[in-house]
Amino acid sequence: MSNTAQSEALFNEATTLIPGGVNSPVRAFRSVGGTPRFIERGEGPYVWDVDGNRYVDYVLSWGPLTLGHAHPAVVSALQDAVTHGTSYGAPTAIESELAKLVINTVPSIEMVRFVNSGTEATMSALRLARAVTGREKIIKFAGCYHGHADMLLVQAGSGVATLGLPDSPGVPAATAASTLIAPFNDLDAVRTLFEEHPEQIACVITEPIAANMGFVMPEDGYLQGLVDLCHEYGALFILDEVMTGFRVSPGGAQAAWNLDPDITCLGKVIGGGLPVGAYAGKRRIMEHVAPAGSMYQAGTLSGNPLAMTAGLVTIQELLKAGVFENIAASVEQLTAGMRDISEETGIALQVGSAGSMFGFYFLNADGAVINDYASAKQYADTTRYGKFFHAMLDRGVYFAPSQFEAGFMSSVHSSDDIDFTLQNARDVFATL
Ligand code: KE4
Repeated sequence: MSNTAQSEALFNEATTLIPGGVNSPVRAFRSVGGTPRFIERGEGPYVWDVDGNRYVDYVLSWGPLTLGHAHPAVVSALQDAVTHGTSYGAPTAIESELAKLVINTVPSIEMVRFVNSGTEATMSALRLARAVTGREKIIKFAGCYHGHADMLLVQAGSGVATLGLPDSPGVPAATAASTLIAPFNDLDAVRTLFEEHPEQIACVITEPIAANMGFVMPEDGYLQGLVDLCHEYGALFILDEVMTGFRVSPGGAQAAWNLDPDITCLGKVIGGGLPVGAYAGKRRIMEHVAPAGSMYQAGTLSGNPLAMTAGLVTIQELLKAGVFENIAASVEQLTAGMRDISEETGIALQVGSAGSMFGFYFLNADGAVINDYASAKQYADTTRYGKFFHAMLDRGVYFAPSQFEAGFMSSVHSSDDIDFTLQNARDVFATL
């Protein structure tokens, strides 16, 4: 059991100052219990908490840190940029630099608008879809999470699922009524909604991988089926790649799986750990956005030069020869090892991965398959996951503090770090 005295003291104080002691609910360890570790610093694949405990980090700020913590290229670029100021509220060349890089890397994107978070990106994308189509309803999927905008907090995943909240109080009934819900991986349910609400549905929004209910891959043909249904019924297809962008492949899931969304949402990696989100897509759609068009969206710190710097350098490094492939190989090493341990111990796991991200469920029934939110809630053994999580934390390995979250790899996790993780996992499985 690692010493957590300082984290406990800081957490006790924080809970008197900040709701739940955290600035984002999933950090509070509510579903796994115990004291959240207050992090003092990160370097490479590691973070150290305020009690001096070191962890191999597979949370990586929930995805952004594809180069690990305090990457020298990012640090030196930020150190230089900050000497010129922090924000101007005026256009800068670096915003176009990052826009060009995103456009050249993500196949469907012709224009991009930067915002400050994934939530802003998806919220704006939905407004854009409604503006372009003149329709009001949206379709999202149970257990998928797209940030905390009102119309998206209906049967959402991530922290909402982690906390077992059916929905969120404070979302007006009229708003929630415009959000239609279908199960992930169920094309028939989506067609039924289009038939029941003719000419009313502006868009379908989905994560390509349902990675806010754990890690659920799309079934063959499912995502393209959604694109086809949208276009058959005159709606737009919004692919939320806030998490999968630059992670499933350098061009995101859409590049890996040859998808052509009308609008793409991005975040996390494109900020390199600083606050950046983006919504982007076809020029004919994006030109509805003010001041080019009349769909209004704005932000004091949108395109912030420091955030643009961190995002630009991160993606430039990621696109260097062999870097992404090495991260994907590390994911393969970890997930293959987890499958081996499951085989050896007879403890049922469902392990998934795509590029530089992964996830695994402890299953409460042999042979169970998790392919949507209902099966995730039915078959995920969250109690066993909580025991695994804490045992690994005590051994210096930091996985997501929730069974309903994904895991992330960086370019600086070494083979030894992964062997260390697997050796400890093997020892922990023997105690579960
Ligand atoms: P942010 O507003 O948190 O930057 O992005 C919202 C968002 C949108 N779309 C997807 C697919 C996302 O995964 C997210 C946010 N992801 C969660 C982790 N699953 C953020 C962690 C947190 O809430 O603290």
